[in-house]
Amino acid sequence: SKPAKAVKDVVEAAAGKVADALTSDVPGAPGSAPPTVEEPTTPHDPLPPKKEQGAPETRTPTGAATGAPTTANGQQGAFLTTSQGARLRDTDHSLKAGPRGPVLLQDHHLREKITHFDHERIPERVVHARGAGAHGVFEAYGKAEGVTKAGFLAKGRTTNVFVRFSTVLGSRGSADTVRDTRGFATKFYTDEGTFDLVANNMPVFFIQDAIKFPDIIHAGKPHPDREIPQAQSAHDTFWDFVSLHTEAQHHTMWNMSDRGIPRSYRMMEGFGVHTFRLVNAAGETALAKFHWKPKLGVHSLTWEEAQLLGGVDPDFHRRDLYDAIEAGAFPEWELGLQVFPDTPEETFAGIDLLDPTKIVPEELAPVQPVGKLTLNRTPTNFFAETEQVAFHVGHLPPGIDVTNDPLLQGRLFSYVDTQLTRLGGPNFSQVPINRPHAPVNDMLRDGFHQQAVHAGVAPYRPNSLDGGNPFPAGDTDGAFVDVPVTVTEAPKVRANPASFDDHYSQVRLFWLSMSPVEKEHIVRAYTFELGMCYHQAIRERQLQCLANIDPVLCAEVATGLGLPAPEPTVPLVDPAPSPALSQVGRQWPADGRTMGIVVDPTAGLDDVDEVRRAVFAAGMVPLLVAPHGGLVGGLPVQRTFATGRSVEFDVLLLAGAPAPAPDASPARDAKAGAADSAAVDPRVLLLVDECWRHAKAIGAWGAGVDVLRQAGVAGTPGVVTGGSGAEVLTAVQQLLAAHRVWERFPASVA
Ligand code: HDE
Repeated sequence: SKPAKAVKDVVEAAAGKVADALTSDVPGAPGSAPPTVEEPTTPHDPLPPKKEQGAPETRTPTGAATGAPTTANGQQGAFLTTSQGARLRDTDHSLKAGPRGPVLLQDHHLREKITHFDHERIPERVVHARGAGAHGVFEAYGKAEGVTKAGFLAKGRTTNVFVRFSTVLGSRGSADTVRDTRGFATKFYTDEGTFDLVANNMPVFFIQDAIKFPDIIHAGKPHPDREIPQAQSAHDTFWDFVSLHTEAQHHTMWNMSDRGIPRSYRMMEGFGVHTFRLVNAAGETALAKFHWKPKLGVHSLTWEEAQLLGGVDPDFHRRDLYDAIEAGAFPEWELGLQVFPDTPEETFAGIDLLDPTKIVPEELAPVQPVGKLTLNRTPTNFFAETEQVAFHVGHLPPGIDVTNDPLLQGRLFSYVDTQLTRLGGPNFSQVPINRPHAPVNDMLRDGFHQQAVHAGVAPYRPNSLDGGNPFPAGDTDGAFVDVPVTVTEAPKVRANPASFDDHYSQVRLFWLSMSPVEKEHIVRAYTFELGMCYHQAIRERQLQCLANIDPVLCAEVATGLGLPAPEPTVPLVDPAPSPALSQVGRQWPADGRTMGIVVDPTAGLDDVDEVRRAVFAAGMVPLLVAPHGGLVGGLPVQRTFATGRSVEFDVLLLAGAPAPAPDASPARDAKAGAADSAAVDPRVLLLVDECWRHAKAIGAWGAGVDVLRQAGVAGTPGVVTGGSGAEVLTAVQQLLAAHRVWERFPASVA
C-alpha cells in the first residue's frame, strides 16, 4: 500500500544517511580520517585504572591509595565506553526509527545512561549533610605513650587521615556560614585498624542521653509543615525544645557565641566531647578528652559577614579549605589530650566526666599536645570521598576504649545503622575512602555491593576446612581488648545520675569567661533568634533560662525583645572564668589570611608587586582588586570591583584611589558632580566601609590614603597609613595577630 511504501522510503533514506554517516563524518569510522577532536578531549593513550578504582580481588590487603593521584583531572582513557567496556560511537542521539521517529526500546546505551543517572543521588546524611573534606597526615610526638598503647600515637609515627568538616542542621546544598555547630570528623588509617575521632567544634552537646537525639534534631530541623527555615536554629521548634529541655542550654550558648559562625574550618577547635578510656602497654587505664587546636587560632565571622556570605558565596568554607590546600597553605592542628585519673566516680574536680554537657576547664586540666595533623591534599572526587566517607565512634584501635557516657553509647549504635541506608547495604567499608589501611581478614560475607572475591569455603569459626583460619589474636598479637571495667550492680532504670541535673553553672562559666565584645555578640544572637520566634511563650520561657544563667544577659536580651526580665529560679554560682574559652585577647600567627589589595591602574603601582611578594612570603594570600580583570601594570588581577566583596578578606590594603567608571554610579556622580575628579569608585568605598564595620585592619599608602579620607575612616583604630607598602604591611600584620580590631565593636555589655 501507499503508506507502507512511504514508510519504506523514509527508512531507506534514513539508512542511506546512516550509511553516509558511517563512512564520512563520524570520527573513527572505517575509512575516515583519524579522530580530530579538539582540546581538551584529544584522544591519548588510555591511562591505567587508578589504584583505588580497581576492585579489590580480596579484602586483604586493602587500603586507599595514599600518594597524590596521578590522573587528578583525567577520565580513564581516550574512548568513551559502556559500563561493560564496549566502545561507543555516539552518545548524543537516541536510537530512533528514522530521525523523526520514536525512540527504540532496544537502545541499551540510552537506557544505561539514563538509568544510572536516575540513581546518582544517595540519601544525604540525616544530620551533618553539608560538608567538605581533605586528606592529610598525622604525626605523633610520642607524648601519649605513657597513657595509651595506641600505635599511631607512638613517637615519630605518621598516619594517613581523611577529615570531613560539616554543619549539622542544613541540607547538602545549604550555606556554609550559617549559625550552627560544625562537625570535625577524622579518620586515622592506622596500621592497627581505623580510628575515627568523630568530633565537633564545640566541647558540649545538647543532650545527655542518645535517646533524645531524634528530639533535638527534629526540633532544630525545618518545621515539618513548610520546611523552613533552612540550616538554622532561629525558629520556634528549636527554642521550644531547648527552653524546655534545659540541659541543652550550655550547647545553645556555644551556638549563640561567635563559635557558631567560624571564620574558616582551618580556624576551628575540635572536641571529642565524650570522655574516653585509654589503656597503656602495662594495662593501666586513664580517662581522657580529645581536643584539636588549630595553628591559625580560633576565629569567627561577624554576624553580618556570615549573612553576606550566605548570598555572595554560600560555599565560603568549602572554597576556603580547598583554596588553602591547593595554594600550599596546609592547615594544621595539634591533637591534645586532657587526661584524668580513672577513678570509680569518673569525676574530676567535681565535674562528672560522663556528662557530655560539661567541660573540664583547661585551666584545671591542661590540654597536652600529642601530635600534629596537616591537611595537604584535596579530594579527587567529592562524591567518592567526602560524600561516601563513613565515620563511626566504635572504630577504635587498641589503647582507646569507650566509657559509659550514655550519649556515646547511643552513638555506637547509630552511625552504622544510618550508613546502612545512606550507603545502600553493609559493604560500605569496601568503598575506597572507607577501606582500612590495616590488613582486613573478617568473616563478613556477601550482601549488596560486595566487591571482594573471597577465597576459601569456611567463613566461620571453628573450622577445619580452611586450615582453621582465621585465628583470634593472642595476648602479644596486638588485639583490641575491651577494658574489663567493673559494672556496678544496680537496678535497671531509665534515669540519670543526680550530677546531670546541674544545667546552668557551666553555662554561666562560659558567659563569665567571655570578653565584653563576645558578650555583646551573644546578646545580639539570642535577641535575633528569639526575635524570629512567633510564640511569645517560647521567648518568655527562654528568658527564664537566661535569667538562670546571668541577669545582665537576660536583661539585655529582654530589652531587645521588649519583654520584662524574669528573676532567676536557681541560685547563681560564680565559677572561676576560663580564659581559654575566649577568642579575644590572644595573639595568633597571621599566615593563612586573605589580603585584598585595591589597585588603581591609572596611578602609581610602584610597590604593589613588592607588597604582593611579601604577603606571599608571610604565608598569606594576596588578591589584587582592580576595576577590570586581566593585568594591571603587568600584575594579574584576581578580583574586580564586580566580583570582589570585603567578606572574603581578612584585611584590606589600598594602593590606589580608583575613580568611578563613567557608568559606575550615576547617582553618586550626580551627587558629587561629574567634575569631581577626586571621587572614588563607590564600590571601593563599600569595600572600605564593610571592612571597617567588620573590624578588619585597613592599610593605605600613596593615593590610597585619599580613599580613607573619603570613606571617613582615616585616623580611626586599626586603620594604618604609611609612606610605603612595606611599612603598611608590617603594621597590618601586627593588627592581624589579634584577628580583628576589637575596639571598633560597640560593647555595651560589661
Ligand atoms: Fe553524630 N551522627 N550523633 N554527633 N555526628 C552522625 O552519622 C548521632 C554527636 C558527628 O562527616 C550520623 O554517618 C547520635 C556528637 C559528626 O560523616 C548519625 C548522637 C558529636 C558527624 C549520628 C550524635 C557528633 C555525625 C549522621 C547523640 C560530636 C558527621 C550521618 C547520641 C562529638 C560525620 C552519619 C561525617 C554524624 C548520630 C551526637 C559528631 C545519625 C545518635 C556528640 C562530626 O549516625
